Amino acid sequence: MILTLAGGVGAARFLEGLVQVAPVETITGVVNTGDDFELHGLWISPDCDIVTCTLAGLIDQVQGWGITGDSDACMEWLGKLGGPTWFKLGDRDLALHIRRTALLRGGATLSTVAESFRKALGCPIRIVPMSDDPAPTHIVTNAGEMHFEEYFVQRRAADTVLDVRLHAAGSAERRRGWLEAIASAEAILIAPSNPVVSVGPILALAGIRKALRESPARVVAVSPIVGGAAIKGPAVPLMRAVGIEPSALGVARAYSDVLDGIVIDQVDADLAAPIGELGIQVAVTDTIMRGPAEKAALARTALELARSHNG
Ligand code: FO1
Repeated sequence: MILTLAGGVGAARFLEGLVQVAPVETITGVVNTGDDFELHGLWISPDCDIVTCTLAGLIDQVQGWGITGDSDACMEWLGKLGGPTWFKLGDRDLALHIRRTALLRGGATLSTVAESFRKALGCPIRIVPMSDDPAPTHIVTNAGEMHFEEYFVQRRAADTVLDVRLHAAGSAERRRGWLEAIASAEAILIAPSNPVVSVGPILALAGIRKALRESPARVVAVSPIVGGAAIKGPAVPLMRAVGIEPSALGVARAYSDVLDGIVIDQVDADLAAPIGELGIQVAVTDTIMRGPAEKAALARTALELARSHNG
């Protein structure tokens, strides 16, 4: 089984490549829930929904989030009634959060909700939230500490980031489901997601880094940083705030205690040597996922690096 640690948009696009080069029944996406938050009295799981809807072919391709062709009648009326409209939720998107909130109130877990949603929507791979316990990611800024989505969406990432606080709660046994998967995986891939607020929360969960180090499977990451910049999102200011150099080398260092290999972009070929000195194998390729063929090629490169030396 291939375990992929995933954030949002970048991870979803990488998984669109992986499903082309490996049998879908062998792929499990472990998804960040640090972005999850409550709004309108509803529990919203942005990254789980982004990955599920992308792989179900339902995502808004331009934004990378939300449902394609969705309407916003409810959001319009929520505004009319004085509700918050800074987080754009389409009418079909809202159905996900209404249903999730009802199921959670009825005693379901985020994991059982994610599994029922991905089946109902036609996502071909298993989607496992990184934890069934709340694990909010907060950003400490010059304007105070706030939830990631408030920082990133409501305040448009305008504040100066001073620190990142991962409030991952809950005990390790709640993650037994995918902790065991780490021990039995054939390959473990870290998708090209934000190393601080998407992959970081997953690696920060109790016992995960140790389990990854002890796993017989090789762990291979795809750098989300190309030429010192992020393809999408606020990775660079967040990396700087927590002392990670915003480069493929910085990413390799941040994951180095669990990493066997990393795929970096050809523009960063000069970083292959210093990364190699960390004892991490490097594959240099075109990592820009322009279309389906590039996504498949990138996923194949990562998988081959993970399978090399596996006998
Ligand atoms: N990102 C935005 O920048 N603006 C939005 O209004 C917005 C709405 C939204 C609704 C549902 C959803 O699943 C994701 C949404 N996102 C929005 C994306 C989200 O803020 C982040 O991109 C992810 O949490 C980071 O991976």
